[in-house]
Amino acid sequence: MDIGADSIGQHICLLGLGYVGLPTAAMLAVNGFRVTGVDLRPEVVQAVSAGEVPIEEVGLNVLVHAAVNSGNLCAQTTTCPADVFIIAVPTPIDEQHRANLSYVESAARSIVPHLRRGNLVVLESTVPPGTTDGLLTDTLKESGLRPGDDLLVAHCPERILPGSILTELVKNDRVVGGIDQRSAERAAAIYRRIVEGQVFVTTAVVAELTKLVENASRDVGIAFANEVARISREFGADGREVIGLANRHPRVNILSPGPGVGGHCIPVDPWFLVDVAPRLARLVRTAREVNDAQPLWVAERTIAELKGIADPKVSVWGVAYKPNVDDARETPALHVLEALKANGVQVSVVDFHVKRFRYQLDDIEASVTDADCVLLLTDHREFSFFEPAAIGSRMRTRILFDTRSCLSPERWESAGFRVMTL
Ligand code: SAJ
Repeated sequence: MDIGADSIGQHICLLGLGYVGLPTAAMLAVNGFRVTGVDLRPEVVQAVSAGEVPIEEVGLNVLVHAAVNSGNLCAQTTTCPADVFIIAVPTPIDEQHRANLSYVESAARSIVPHLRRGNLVVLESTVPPGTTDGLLTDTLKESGLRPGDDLLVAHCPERILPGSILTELVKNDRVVGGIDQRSAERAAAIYRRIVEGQVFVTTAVVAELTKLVENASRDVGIAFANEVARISREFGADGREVIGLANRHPRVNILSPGPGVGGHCIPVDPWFLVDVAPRLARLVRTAREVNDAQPLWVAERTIAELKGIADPKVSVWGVAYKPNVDDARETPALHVLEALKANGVQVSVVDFHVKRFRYQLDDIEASVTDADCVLLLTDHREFSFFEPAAIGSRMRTRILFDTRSCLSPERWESAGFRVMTL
């Protein structure tokens, strides 16, 4: 069977029900596709089958509930025959900062026994250039079918921002790259059913590079902001004030400094470019190094501020990699904590969103009691609700290091705090 434009409403098997796969599966289902979501984790399959959402994301529970109730979305742990296969599995990096494509490979291999002539396979996972028309097509060939002739194969990198996933899934433009024009057009026809933005058709390698360049561009931008913060600090100036004023220039738009770059995308994807073009991707590599060094700089400044205090204790506010999400993957907070602990600083962590973390999560009262410093690493909205005087009354020393500049320095200073910013 051929996946023509008139038959795209058929069955999609989507592999990987994570931050990208689950919203995509639900969105396809509520738009009329019959979707089987596949995940190796039984607890995820169980939750989705019950119309529940294992991650914190605005509106996602309503969407998944609607998709499951419509009868168009079901979940299971094994791959099944379908008209279209979409792969949305993780692509982490290894110790040498090289792409680990084993999840993509095993997802593709699980599809092989079910492939039929005319099937379309779409890769959404972020990958190094040459993976779609390389590792993916090579694996699919194990079915005896020929990509291009018997199978359609395309790459459509995801672009959604955790915290605004549903809006971005619908509103953002998409780039669809095929191993040939027919593959790209057929994949684009599917995305046009769920996306309000434009869907651009190109080659697989251009789509792969586009995705990597997007995230590398953000990483370079953040690295510049972090560097400005450090240079400004050398002169006793606040980097955010410098950036805010520089941004009043009509052609300057600098991002915000922070305690480092976290998440499963921005600290990972630029390395794919460094890996494939080590002599060319110099700026990309340097940006990664600058951003990776930022947590240590934050820890060192905290330790310097605690000098002279016996057995210092720090109350760490927020370990999620960004505000108002429950995601602590690749969080810079982990490196800050490890550096503090390695220097004999007692730490107590508070986070109202993250449910599981490497270190114990405490309640706010226990965390600030007898603490010498509040170190704010993630600007979760709840932190601005606290009364500085009430927090200070439980602390031993009143220091606030607000690495996100999200709290009012005047309020905290008037409660007797010494306030530090980046
Ligand atoms: N950060 C700063 N300063 C800033 C902006 C961000 O320090 O000015 C930090 C954040 O605190 C966080 C990290 O960078 O630790 C990354 O956060 P983010 O909000 O920039 O990006 P992600 O990782 O949540 O999502 C990115 C997005 N990519 C781009 O904006 C180019 C998203 O569109 C992608 O879909 C996603 O990566 C992905 O999955 O690739």
